[in-house]
Amino acid sequence: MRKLSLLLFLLAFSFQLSCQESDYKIRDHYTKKEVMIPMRDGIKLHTTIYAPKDTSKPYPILMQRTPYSCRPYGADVFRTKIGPSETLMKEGYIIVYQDVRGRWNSEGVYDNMRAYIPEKKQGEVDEASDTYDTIEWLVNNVENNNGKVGVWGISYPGFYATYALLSKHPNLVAASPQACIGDFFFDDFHHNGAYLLSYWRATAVFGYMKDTPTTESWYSFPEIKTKDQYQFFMDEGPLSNLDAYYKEDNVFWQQLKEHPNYDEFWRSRGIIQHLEDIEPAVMVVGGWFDAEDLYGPLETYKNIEKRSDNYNTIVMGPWSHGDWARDRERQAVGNVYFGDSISGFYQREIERKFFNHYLKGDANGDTGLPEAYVFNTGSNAWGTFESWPPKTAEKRSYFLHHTGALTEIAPMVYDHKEFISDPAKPVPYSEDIKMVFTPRKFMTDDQRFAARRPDVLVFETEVLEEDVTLAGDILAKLVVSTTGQDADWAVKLIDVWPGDAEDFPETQDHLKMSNYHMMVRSEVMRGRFRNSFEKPEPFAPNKEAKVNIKLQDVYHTFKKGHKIQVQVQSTMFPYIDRNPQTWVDNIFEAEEEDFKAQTHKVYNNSQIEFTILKK
Ligand code: PG9
Repeated sequence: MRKLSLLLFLLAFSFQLSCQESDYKIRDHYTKKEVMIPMRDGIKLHTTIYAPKDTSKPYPILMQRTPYSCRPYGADVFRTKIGPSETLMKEGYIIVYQDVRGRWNSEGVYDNMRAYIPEKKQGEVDEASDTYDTIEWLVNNVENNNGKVGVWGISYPGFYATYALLSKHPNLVAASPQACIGDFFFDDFHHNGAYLLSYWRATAVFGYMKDTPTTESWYSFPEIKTKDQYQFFMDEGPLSNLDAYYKEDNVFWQQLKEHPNYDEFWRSRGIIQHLEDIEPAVMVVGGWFDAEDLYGPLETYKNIEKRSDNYNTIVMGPWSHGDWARDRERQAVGNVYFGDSISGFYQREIERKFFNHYLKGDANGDTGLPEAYVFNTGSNAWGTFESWPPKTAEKRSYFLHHTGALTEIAPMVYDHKEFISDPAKPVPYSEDIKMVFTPRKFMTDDQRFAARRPDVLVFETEVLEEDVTLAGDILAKLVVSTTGQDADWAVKLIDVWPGDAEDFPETQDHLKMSNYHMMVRSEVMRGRFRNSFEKPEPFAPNKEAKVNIKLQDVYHTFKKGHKIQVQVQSTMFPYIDRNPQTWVDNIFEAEEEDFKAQTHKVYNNSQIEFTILKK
């Protein structure tokens, strides 16, 4: 019944929305032009320019550089929506989209997260020089522009928005990197060195290179005859068997296999290291439940804050990847509902104010926006702070007792919990049967299915007698041992809801929100990288070792009557690939016989350090 009412509601709402949308046709308000802009090395980049028909006043330029295409191509075929939001589209901006070098209708050779070259020699180019050359052309050739340029983008386009800051073009005055990739060894394709098998299909999009400009897709996805991703990858076995789907011509698949460690290939492509002396105004945006890029936006904001003195702010909402750009009335992630019109509020009251202030000169003085506009995913309310994490937050550590207690009181005896981790029967990362392009929903999923497995360790507080608000990052400091020589360690932070919690229309039929174990944050560490991402080390069998795992920031109130729970496990399949748990130099080359069940121990001097808002 619940699903039917939600369906009817959504149908009615989308009909109303489509009526609104049909009232506003872009071609009635904008012209469209397509140009090939020459870069300093002669390569030309396809650039689409939507300009307001009203030429009674000059407009700023808002640009997105993307590997996902400027589609639709053709001067007489218009997008249904342009710009960061409908609000800004209707306010009037010159909206520009550009196919980055080597993608779609642009010339040149593509390079995933092309390395920035700080001191470019003659003839050397990167995404910063391409951005500079593009802005220079636009401000000198696009009629009726007011000389001010902003950039924005979500996900990979968010990476190019961050990269634009390194162009140092004087007309670039504002940037909003959103869900921006920071580093492919910690975002998207890997988490702390563990390969995200759940990203495998996406390798098709970025792995095949094209040699001429094209307006048609040149890559294809592997043909998979099942929707059961867990079973598919179990049946395929070791990663090397996946070469049957991605052959030598998939450049990125080869690169993933050839660079299992954090070597120069990955390090040179990370953008975070270059974020210093940034001048344009920056508003970083991200989703607390973004399964693709969470490291990127948080590290982009924190590093600019640390090493520049420009206007630099952060917005983090109860969103999965890119939700904030959609104008869904009810904001939910998976089974959990957070409130109404949250994305609409962001678009109208936050993003619009930022761009209008810096690009149109609205609201002289400052934007009136806080340094940190963050949504509390436990109390379901926006919070504003003068810094992120808040200065009023403190570090407090909880012990992972051998009894299963999670408490600030240290155990009186030295003991441990143990489990058998068997790669032949890995812990699913989600109960759902699905085949995904990239992971998404699991970030708030119910974790009872895992809590009830013998190979998942559970630690939890007593029922809380008062609210506890976490505001900042989390550090799991595990003391472990294994009978093997390698292991992955996954830590999950869970909000255990009380028995009287009510269901939402979004709650899956087989679930109840009563006693819901809501995932708030998870992170994995490939154990071989515990001391160094560059130099992996085996574990000495049965010898205790320290494994520190930084879980990305949260802003979440665990309400009175709830419990804080931590789960520890060594597989999250097929979110991440299986660790053989014996030593192989490169897991992409592991053989079937390398995969062995091992006994893992977690000692009770293990702790988890929270950043807790003082009362
Ligand atoms: N997170 C998005 C993505 C990157 C690479 C492959 C698949 C998805 C994005 O950054 O666009």
